[in-house]
Amino acid sequence: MKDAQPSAIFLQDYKAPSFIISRTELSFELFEDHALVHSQLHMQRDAGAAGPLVLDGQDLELVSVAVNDVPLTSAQYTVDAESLSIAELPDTFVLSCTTRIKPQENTALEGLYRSQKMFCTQCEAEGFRRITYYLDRPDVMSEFFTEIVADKGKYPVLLSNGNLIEQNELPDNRHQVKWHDPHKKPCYLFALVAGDLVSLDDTFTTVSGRSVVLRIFVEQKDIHKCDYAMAALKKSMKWDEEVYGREYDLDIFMIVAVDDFNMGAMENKGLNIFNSSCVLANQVSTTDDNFLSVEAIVAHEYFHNWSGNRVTCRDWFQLSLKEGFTVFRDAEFSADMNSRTVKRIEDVKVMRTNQFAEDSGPMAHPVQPPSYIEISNFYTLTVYEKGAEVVRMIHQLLGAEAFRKGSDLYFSRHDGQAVTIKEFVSAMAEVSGRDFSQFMNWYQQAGTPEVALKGEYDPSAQTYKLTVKQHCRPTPECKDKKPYLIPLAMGLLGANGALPLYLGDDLDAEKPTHRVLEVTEAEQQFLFTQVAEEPVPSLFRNFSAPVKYQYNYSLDDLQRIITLDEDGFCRWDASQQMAISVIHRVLAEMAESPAPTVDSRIIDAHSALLDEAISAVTGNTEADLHLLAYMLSLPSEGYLAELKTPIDVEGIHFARNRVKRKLAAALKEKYRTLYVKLADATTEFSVDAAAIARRYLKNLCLDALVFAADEAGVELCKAQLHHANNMTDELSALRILVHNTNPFIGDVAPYLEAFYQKWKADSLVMNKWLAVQASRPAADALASVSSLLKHPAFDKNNPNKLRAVLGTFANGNPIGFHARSGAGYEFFADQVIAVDARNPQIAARLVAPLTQWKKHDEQRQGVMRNALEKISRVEKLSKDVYEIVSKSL
Ligand code: 0A1
Ligand code: ZN
Repeated sequence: MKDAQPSAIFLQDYKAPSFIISRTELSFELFEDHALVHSQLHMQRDAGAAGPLVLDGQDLELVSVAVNDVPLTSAQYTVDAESLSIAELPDTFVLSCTTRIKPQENTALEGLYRSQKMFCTQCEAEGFRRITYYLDRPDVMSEFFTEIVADKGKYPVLLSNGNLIEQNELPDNRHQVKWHDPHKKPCYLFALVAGDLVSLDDTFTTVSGRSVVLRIFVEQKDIHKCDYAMAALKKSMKWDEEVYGREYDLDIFMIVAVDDFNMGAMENKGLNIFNSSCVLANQVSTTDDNFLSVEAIVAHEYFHNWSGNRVTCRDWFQLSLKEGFTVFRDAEFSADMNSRTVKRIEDVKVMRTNQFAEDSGPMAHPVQPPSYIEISNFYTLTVYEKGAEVVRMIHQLLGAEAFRKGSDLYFSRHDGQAVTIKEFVSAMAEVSGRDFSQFMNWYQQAGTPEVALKGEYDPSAQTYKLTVKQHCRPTPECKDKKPYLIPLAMGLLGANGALPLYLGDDLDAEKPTHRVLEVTEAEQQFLFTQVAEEPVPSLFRNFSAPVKYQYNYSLDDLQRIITLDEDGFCRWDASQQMAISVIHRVLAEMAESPAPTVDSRIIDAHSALLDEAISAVTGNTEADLHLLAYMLSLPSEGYLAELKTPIDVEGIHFARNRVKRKLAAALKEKYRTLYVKLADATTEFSVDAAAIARRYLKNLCLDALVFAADEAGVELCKAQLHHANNMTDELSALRILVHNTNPFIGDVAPYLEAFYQKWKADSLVMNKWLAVQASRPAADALASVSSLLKHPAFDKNNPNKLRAVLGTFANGNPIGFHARSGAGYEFFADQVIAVDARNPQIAARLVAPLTQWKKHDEQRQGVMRNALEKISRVEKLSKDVYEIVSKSL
């Protein structure tokens, strides 16, 4: 470990800056082995503030520094590894600095770096300090002027934020451009791009009639993959005007695709930079999942223009102010563009499987964390997804209309400011007259509340009493939790459908069948009257709160919800609870019996769902095929692992497979009928929700047939692999063949090789090919994973490749990664150490699965711990990995 261990930064220590930077003038000279950055910062001392000016800087070579054009002598300033300090300064001055940096050697991909043949930047959260000395904090907002000078042949396109104001030819085949961004912004929203790029151009006319130029810049080879993102951008611009009254505020909006990028994308003002995997898309190379995520990410980054850029964060503890709100906004956009229920289910799966795991692990933190060592580690599912759930609850409590009044107030009151989560909630409180003090626990307490519900029906009094108890386990930052305000959306189902909900004496003439109860106490009761028959409750409709809930349903109760509930989410959830209960019984019986019982009621339930799907496809009726397909899917091994500790890795795998095989064998003729009907339909390829649903269901049927070792099914799969006209079908077929073993499949190597030969020039498709192999569920998967690292399709410096191989192996291949020998962990620790030396952010993300060691049995705990300890002993460990590993040991 390092000599001096990195220390934490605390929210309670926040102090407003002592200096402001009203104007920032930057000039970049880009060369092949370095870059020179000249800055002129127009600064003022805040009235009354004392002390030296301390600018942030990292990995910079200071070439010169001057105040009001007078160069400083070395006695007038001090430089260390993280800052430049100047003691004697007037109240108003211009600070000029020149730094030399090496973008070509920047493998951390923070600050200015090289991705393939282009230069680009990533400044959030603290990357700007790797470009020049600055007050690198979001509450310092400045007007930026940016000049870029570079070789004209290699870098014909030179971009920065705002509007292009000047362009000149220079000697030696160099050229110069000047950009000006009229909107004050923190430096984390600064961006620069230089490259040999082409663009897809379009325009958007805003609600007030202004024409905005839209440009998506890519390398020439990718120009045919931009149309989908452009359409998504235009839809997002329109949606934000209609739903939030937010209009775009510059004359040009640009997106640039780069291959080497740590995250998905970045909302730099007027110049969003995207991981190419999150923007490029077309029919033959992109799966439906990718299409939907491209649409969602384009929207997310665009929506940040208001929620994040116009109104930004005071400090990084407020990260969820922009991220939670913007994820909520993009989720609602996606729900409006596609199937609302399917989008909700997708998001809930992530919450339950991944965010709940984070919330019960060593890195658990509130949506508003009280401290951090490395802020990059806090771009988490808790800040993003749980943060969005918290905003969703506000929306639920206020209703759409009041919520909109609240967001209007928030945007108008704080436009151009850097604020805190409190300001957001206060705006919502003000327009609704509600008291949000108890609600703030959602922002300040980590951990997932657990809600236990019990129903008692009294037939003579015709009452139904619902008892609700809430509890939240201790997390590292807080042992004793205060009760949450939990919105509980619910209904009651009789044998033939929904029953009216009368609460106590309140005999609502409208006969509502849906209510949102507000649970505020540790234990609380709700009495429903005039309940004519014993009901089955439908609970947490649409996942109305991010909690774990428990109600003792029988399989017959669940079947009633599956068949009768008006809430699609609860129908799906009941199907999952039924599957979990059946799988858990198999798991319990496995030790004693070679053939544990699979309850036939799940087969009946799936049979009925398949009939519903077949008749919908035959009659072309409106049923949501995607929802039916989700109800036919068993919960993932990851989610099953989240439900019970210690995790029985092999038990879960085999019990789940046993249930899956029973279902596939019993229902294979229905799967075949459905597959054939869906495959026969000769519709044009499209990416609307209905077409996506059909492809999803079709591939689910194919998977069942091959899983049942059906010879004709395997032939259908091979045929689909050869004849598919889109990547969803092609990749599904490949995955099904590679992930299954049966005599009809035979050796899969030729299929993998043929796919490789066909797609090797397309790096994004190659990521899928790598991931299919890294997730092959087999105890010997490690051997294939280590050989993939030597394959020409792999590149150790590219985050997408690291995620495709190492990330997929650790997160999506439980049986391979957790192999009893511990070989998976050892291999992984070495990989994390190697990656950390080049790219700490990626290494810190990769290491996460190891940190869940306490949830495993004793033997695995030991080997996982050893792997973490090996990492912790590395001498030059980054702050990023240090924080995660030290908190988990
Ligand atoms: N703000 C971006 C994503 C992003 C987050 C962190 C980064 O570096 C630590 C980079 C980008 C978004 O929410 O899309
Ligand atoms: Zn974001």
